[in-house]
Formats: sequence, structure tokens, C-alpha cells
Amino acid sequence: MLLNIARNFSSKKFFITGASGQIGKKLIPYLYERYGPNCVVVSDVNQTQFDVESQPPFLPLDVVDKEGFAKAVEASEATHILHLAAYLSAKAELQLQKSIDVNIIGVNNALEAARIHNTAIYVPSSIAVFGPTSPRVLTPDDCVVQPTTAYGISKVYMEMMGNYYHKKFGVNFRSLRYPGAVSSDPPGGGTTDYAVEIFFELLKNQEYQCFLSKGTELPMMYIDDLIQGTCDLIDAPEETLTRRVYNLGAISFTAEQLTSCILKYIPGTVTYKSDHRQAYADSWPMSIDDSLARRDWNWKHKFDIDLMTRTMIELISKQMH
Ligand code: AKB
Repeated sequence: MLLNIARNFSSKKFFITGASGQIGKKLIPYLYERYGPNCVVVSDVNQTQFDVESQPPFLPLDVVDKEGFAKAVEASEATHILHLAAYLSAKAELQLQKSIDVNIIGVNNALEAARIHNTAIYVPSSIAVFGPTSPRVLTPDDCVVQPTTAYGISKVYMEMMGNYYHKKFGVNFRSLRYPGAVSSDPPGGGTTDYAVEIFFELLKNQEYQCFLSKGTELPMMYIDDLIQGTCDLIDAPEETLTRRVYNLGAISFTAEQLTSCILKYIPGTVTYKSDHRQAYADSWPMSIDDSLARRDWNWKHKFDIDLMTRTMIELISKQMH
């Protein structure tokens, strides 16, 4: 990812959990670009390859292992924990107990490791914290949060515990509520995954059956924006922040609007057949009010739906050849 950023070779060093997921894959090369060499130690339950010149140091870690977590953070000499490990919405419903372990116990262990080893900690949150009783259009940062998915509940828990650790122990906890992330690395187990699958399937087979209805509108974001926003929040001077958790918005589109945009550039047919994921999508916002992030630390997105679509087609076509 080539971004026009002010280089910030600093003393930051990141210990990343769940590093081989959709976010980690793109975040790691970006961290090297932004913070310089030796800035990353990665972990995951399974070792993986990253798209960087030399592979970052790897420590195997199952985030439910409290002692292992604390030891790994100590060994990494990190200044920041980026706790990315999580079961996303659809997978969490299918593997409920395992998701509670990873999404709740894992968060407890991450916050404890940050407290004990005096590191900052960033944990992604999600639009899934909102539920059917939250406003669905331009959903504000502060409103009723009564999510109906196990994943959403675990993210509300994470936000509240993060705030608690900040207040009680002074832990530098920060978090962003991500919309659906669109990237050329396949996600796993989310409801917004359709917006990635559609590109792979249309480019490979010229057809795609979407598991959400065509009118389903959700907040979405191209991965480069998401990663830039994440690092901008991590780097934001403490005095600019008025809260620990921010909404992060960019674009919103329906499945049908995405289809029309893609079909301007490549041929194919898309049909729609809702499955169990429709209910999760219907409980989430259609658009997000992120004015506080824009005001406090100057958040700006760059990718509109058209630029995102052209970029995705180009990247996935390259991968396929
Ligand atoms: C999911 O679909 O579960 C995630 C999310 C909205 O956090 N992409």
C-alpha cells in the first residue's frame, strides 16, 4: 500500500494479536512504512506469511491464555498492543462458546497485559455495537447500544472495559468502531464479507449470489482508509482526544449499488438470497456519524465507492494472474 504519509519513525513498537486476519495483513506492511524497521512483533494461533520484505518476528499465542499473553507482551518489548484477534459476527453466532473465549476472555487478557506491562492498547470495535434500538441513519457515537449479536455484545463489553481500565488504571486504551472493511485479502466470518466476496466471485466466475438482500445498506470502508485512520488515532496527541472510542465512517452503500458500480467495469450477474446474516445486517446502522473523529484528530477518508471498486478490481485481477 503506497500512501502519502509523513513518516514517523518513532520509538513505537507494536505487539499484534490475530495478525494474520484481514486487518493485520494490510496493517503490518503499513506499520513498517510509517514507523520504520523493527516496529512489529506479530502473533496468532497459527504462523503465517506477510507481504513484507522480511517476515516480522512471530510469537505463537492463543489469546485466551492469560499467562502466555502477558509473557508474549513482555518478550516483545512492545509499547503498544494492537489486539486484533476476534471472531466476527457470523462466525461468533456459529461458534458461540469459542467466540466468548476469544472475544471476551481475550480482551480481558489483552487489557491486563497492557496494565501489567504499562503499554498502550488499541482494540478495534465495530458498528455491530449498535442494535435495533439505535438510530440507523447517521448513528452518533453516544446513543442506546443494545446489540443483538454475540459479537456486538462482546464489542460493547470491550469498549466498556477499555474505558474502565483507562479511568481506573490510566491505561492508554483507544478504539475505533469499524464499518465493514473492504480489501483484497479475504475476510473471515463477517456479515459485511459479501462486499469482498462479490469481487472475487465476479472476477473468477462472472456470477455471485449475495447473502444479503439488494436493498441492504451498511457503512463500509476501503482498507487503506481504515488503516490510516487506525494509525492516526494511535498517534493522536492525548490532549486532542475527548473520548477513548470513536465512530469511524466513510461510505455507505446497498448491495445493489455496489453491484451496479462493479458491473460498470467487469461483466457478470448478481442474484440475492438472504440467509441468517440478513438479520445481523438489519440490526446495524445504515450510516455513521463520525464528526467527532473528524473534529478531534482530523479523520478524513479518501476512497469513495468508485475508487474502491476500481482499486479492488485491479488488485484482485493481479492476484489472479
Ligand atoms: C462483521 O461483518 O462482522 C464485521 C463488522 C461489521 O465488524 N465486518
